[in-house]
Amino acid sequence: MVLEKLSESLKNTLQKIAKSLFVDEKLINELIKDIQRALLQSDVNVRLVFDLTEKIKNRALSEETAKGLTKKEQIINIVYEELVNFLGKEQHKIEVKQKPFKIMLVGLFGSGKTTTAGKLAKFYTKRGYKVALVGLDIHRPAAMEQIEQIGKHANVAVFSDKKIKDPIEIWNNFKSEYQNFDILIIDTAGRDALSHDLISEIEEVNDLIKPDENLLVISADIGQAAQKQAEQFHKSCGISGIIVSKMDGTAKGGGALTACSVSGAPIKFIGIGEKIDDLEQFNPAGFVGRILGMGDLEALLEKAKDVIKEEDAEDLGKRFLKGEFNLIDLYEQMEAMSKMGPLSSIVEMIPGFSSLKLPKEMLQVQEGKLKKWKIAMNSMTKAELEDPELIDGSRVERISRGSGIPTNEIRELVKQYRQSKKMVKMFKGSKGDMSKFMKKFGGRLPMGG
Ligand SMILES: Nc1nc2c(ncn2[C@@H]2O[C@H](COP(=O)(O)OP(=O)(O)OP(=O)(O)O)[C@@H](O)[C@H]2O)c(=O)[nH]1
Ligand SMILES: [Mg+2]
Repeated sequence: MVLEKLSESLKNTLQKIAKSLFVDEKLINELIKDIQRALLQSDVNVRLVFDLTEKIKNRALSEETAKGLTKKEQIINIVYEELVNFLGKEQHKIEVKQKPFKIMLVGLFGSGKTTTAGKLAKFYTKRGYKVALVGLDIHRPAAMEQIEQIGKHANVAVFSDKKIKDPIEIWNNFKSEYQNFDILIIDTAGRDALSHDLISEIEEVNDLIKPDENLLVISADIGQAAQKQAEQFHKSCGISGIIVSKMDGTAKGGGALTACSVSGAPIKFIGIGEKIDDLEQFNPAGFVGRILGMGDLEALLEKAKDVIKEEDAEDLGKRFLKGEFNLIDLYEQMEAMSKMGPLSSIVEMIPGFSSLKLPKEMLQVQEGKLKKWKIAMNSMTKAELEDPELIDGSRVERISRGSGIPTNEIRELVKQYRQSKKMVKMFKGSKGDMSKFMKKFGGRLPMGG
């Protein structure tokens, strides 16, 4: 996962709290030290770290324990809330308004603009928009080929012209085409620093194109240095948001994220890998939830939208939260999940699941298992599918004979159903409210503390 090391240390820290016998000032001081250490290791700016831990400490020492919460839960909740505030608090989703909606990407050399343009094209195509890429990088010789390639991969139209050495001219040449698209994603040229030359080029295209979103792409591996860069771009190029790329494979991601959060421009997406699907909308609450091992249901539903229609995903989400689901739903859910990518990355988004520390092998055999389950389900009656609690020993035998699937695997399917149902019940009604959610874990953290 992204920020794995930071996540591990923060989880351990919170577990210490969860396991402690009672909360006193000494424990709170220890907690503060642990959090500081974890954040500094992730290259978060020292001053920011101290501001944050000061807030946590003050709240932990002074706030009355909220009704229905234990002191430990209260403290964990404070850490959660302050980390969410630290990362910008609110989610800033891009609202696609008029057509064509223009998203322009700017940034320094190699920050990931062109790759991200392709990811965005795929992201919006999957959500039903008609997308085109516009390549205005006239500086790098291979830029036009790269964007052609990426366009092919994302299966969208590409407008660019390597013979023309003026971005304005390229843009104007394809003007008549743009009305045919819902979204235009515009890739621009980078520089090795925010020079006057780059500023004036961005200003010029800005004036002409008038993008609805002007997004700065910043590579996470620069850590806290991202702050200066983000502030400079914010001041001189009128950016409307930031995409932090390359969050995978750097220990400095925490530094980059927090640096961007204080720059005044909100983070809208993060890049989490080189592949075209490796892009996520950024939501501070969900992100912190995942880092702390509490799951991120919203991201899960968002990912579900990639593979199932939006209405279906919402419906599934609602029924999931109501705890009204049967074996067919479970199967559909698991099938959709298996299409969403490696189960291990899905599991961390499900509240409570990341704590189960599921062994790798278990996550891998899942797909083969799905096939068998489907065969077994074909031998079940409608009543059994709708109410798996009916499936007793003799029914297991019958289903096994009918499907050729061993009885133990059929029992496992029923068990999985019960477990999911239990998990859902626990989460039911507590959506978006961490304290209620934690309460349902019987005062223990979902990470098994
Ligand atoms: N691991 C990882 N690599 C990424 C990510 N985003 C981009 N990259 C890689 O970063 C390198 C540079 O990406 P580009 O998209 O070409 O960057 P750019 O900003 O367009 O570069 P210039 O056009 O030269 O300014 C490529 O090798 C990408 O594969 C990411 O989220 N994770
Ligand atoms: Mg590029």
